[in-house]
Amino acid sequence: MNSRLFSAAARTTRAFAAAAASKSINVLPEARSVAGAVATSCRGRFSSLAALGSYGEHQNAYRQWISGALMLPAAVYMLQDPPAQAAELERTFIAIKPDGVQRGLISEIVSRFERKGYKLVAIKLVVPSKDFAEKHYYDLKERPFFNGLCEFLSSGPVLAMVWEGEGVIKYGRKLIGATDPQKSEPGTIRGDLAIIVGRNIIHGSDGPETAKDEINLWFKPEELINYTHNSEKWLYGK
Ligand code: IDP
Ligand code: MG
Repeated sequence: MNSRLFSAAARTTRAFAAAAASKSINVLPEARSVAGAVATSCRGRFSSLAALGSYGEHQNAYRQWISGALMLPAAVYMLQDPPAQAAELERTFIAIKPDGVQRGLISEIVSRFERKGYKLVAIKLVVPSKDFAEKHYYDLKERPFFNGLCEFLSSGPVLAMVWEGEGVIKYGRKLIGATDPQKSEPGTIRGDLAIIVGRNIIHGSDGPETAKDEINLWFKPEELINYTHNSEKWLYGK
């Protein structure tokens, strides 16, 4: 019975130490060395245990061993980084292009994202260079309108933003509407506020990878603000 327990505890400790060492679990370096040290000392106790003759000695060694094995996860848990304030939700890059800014549509567009419940985590007004615009629209470099598009994006102020919320990448595109405003549904930003494809006032990331790349292109990490919004518990029910 005890030997079964020993082997199970030994297995758990070894697995834990291996996971800590391989960084497959999130522990601080100090915790990793604690895990290693306890695992080594457990190994020592385990082998000396095999040599024990009397039941009393056996029990004492077992108690010692098991308390080491049980204290290990507790010690490592205490050394872990404190849990983040809240799990980071999905983020997307949204930009109001120069036509949207010039037509005075900033507050209209921002309010649609805000009223939906998404959280603004970064915002700035910038005039991108043509080079920068070409980087942003890199995927479209073979399209005939690429040059005109990049000239236009770099022709004046663009309001660059990062919005956060559950499903914000996909639903943000719904709020924006189809690329060609003639095909965008009424009720969408482009459907309600634009007429032609070359002046469709807003950009939104089209998927998780693009969102990550575009956020990194337009913002430095320190420009993204992590905070808990008061409305979150009402929006998500937690
Ligand atoms: P999206 O903005 O809806 O993601 P994309 O196909 O990625 O659409 O195109 C990027 C931008 O290029 C569009 O928002 C629009 O401003 C411009 N664009 C797309 N198609 C055309 C076109 O056929 N003529 C002129 N401009 C276009
Ligand atoms: Mg696109």
